[in-house]
Amino acid sequence: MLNLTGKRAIVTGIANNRSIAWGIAQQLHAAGATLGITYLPDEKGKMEKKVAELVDPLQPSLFLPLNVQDEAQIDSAFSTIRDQWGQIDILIHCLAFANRDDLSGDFSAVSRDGFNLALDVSAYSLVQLCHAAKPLMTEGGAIVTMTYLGGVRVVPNYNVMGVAKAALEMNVRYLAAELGSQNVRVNGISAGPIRTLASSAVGGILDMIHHVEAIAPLRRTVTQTEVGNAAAFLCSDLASGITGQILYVDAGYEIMGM
Ligand code: 0WE
Repeated sequence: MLNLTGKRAIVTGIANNRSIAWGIAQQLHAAGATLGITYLPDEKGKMEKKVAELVDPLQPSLFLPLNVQDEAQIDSAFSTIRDQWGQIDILIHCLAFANRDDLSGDFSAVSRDGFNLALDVSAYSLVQLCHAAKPLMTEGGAIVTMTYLGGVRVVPNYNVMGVAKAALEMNVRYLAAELGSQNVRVNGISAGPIRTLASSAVGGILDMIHHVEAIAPLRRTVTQTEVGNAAAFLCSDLASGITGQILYVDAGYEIMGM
């Protein structure tokens, strides 16, 4: 059975109760993992308070600010993790950002800054976190990131995020090749569209969800819990032979050609 008892898991990307990262944190907790939760700090401390209240029932043993655009915060988060835990078994990367204006209209209109921002936060951050986690994954481990079909095929308006997800998926393969020798597995989950804080800010997300409900083999979208269960599987010994893969958790939508 799926058992993560005694495993220490860092979960990034929780913003609210609709976050995919929240679904993953709950399933890792249900499987017995000890959690370290990171949040994106803001000036007023609103996010810290919100995420702290949300995750309280999971009794995280670490709760740390982490903005991946700030090297000092990465250093400080991982030095706290090293001091408190000594070791990490699981790392969940659930981070992405592009300017809202770059998620509609002409892809060719994306600015250099907008392009760099999307790739920095959404793709480079996985490399950064793996580099920081590598010396702490001394007894093997599992790293899971979140991707989307728009990284392999054109999805209207996904635009620069599609390029960022393509880079992220290739990061998964290069990181898997590097970290495999220390028995660290790196995989991605390609989730179908879900209503979250990020996706709800995107025009037409409801139409996309209705399209998936009409076309996907399972005739529905997926839930954060289903993504969380797939992540828990990939992090468990049940997936001990799986690395460098992108697992579609999309109600089958990706197989359809028409
Ligand atoms: O990866 C994502 C969301 C990524 C995202 C969303 C936002 C909205 C608000 C990144 N940055 C921002 N920045 C903001 O200011 N998804 C897979 C969800 C998503 O986003 C889309 C989608 C889907 C699906 C954007 C356009 C078209 C489809």
